[in-house]
Amino acid sequence: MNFQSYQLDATLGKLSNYDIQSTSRLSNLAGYFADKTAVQNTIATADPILYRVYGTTRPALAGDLISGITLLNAGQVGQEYYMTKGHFHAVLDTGEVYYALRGSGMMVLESPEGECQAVDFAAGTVLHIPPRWAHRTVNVGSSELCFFWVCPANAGHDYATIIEQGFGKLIVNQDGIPTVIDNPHR
Ligand code: PAN
Ligand code: ZN
Repeated sequence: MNFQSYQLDATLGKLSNYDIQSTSRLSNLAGYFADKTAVQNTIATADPILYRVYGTTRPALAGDLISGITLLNAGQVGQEYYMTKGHFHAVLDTGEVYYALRGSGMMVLESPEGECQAVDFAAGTVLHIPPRWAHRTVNVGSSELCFFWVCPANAGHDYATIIEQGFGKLIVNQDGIPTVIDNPHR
């Protein structure tokens, strides 16, 4: 048996080896932020990297697991903080564990029935995401938010509902304070 392993450097936010890697820029998330004018103005001059993901793949078997890290930069688009797209798992009945290694964040979680909650997700927090709940990570700090994640190898991503409807709650900077507001476009 060839057991898979890698070294995770939490300080640098690096994996010694990985076979999936993705970079998401603001242009890739244009439809996800509420302030479309801010999106267009920012993209016109630069197209900042919002986050990078590194991880390992496995055959998409229900009993197996995959893991990796996400590095989410600090910044804002209008009043909204930099965030991930957020997704349901394509296999809805699969959960996930997130472990915040560095930085200061929040998670927005939403059930298919439309119940939406925002919870703190700062360095040291291990968050259990139950099956069926869509999840988005938001960086409410001034430095990179780095977290480790583990999920079933067959979970997959379903972004369609989020791009159509967004989440029920947004995290915005109001007078320097991360504030949870209802999504005005829902
Ligand atoms: C994570 C996320 C990762 C990027 O690996 O996929 O943080 O977020 P988006 O996929 O929403 O852009 C995960 O939750 N995997 O299931
Ligand atoms: Zn997930």
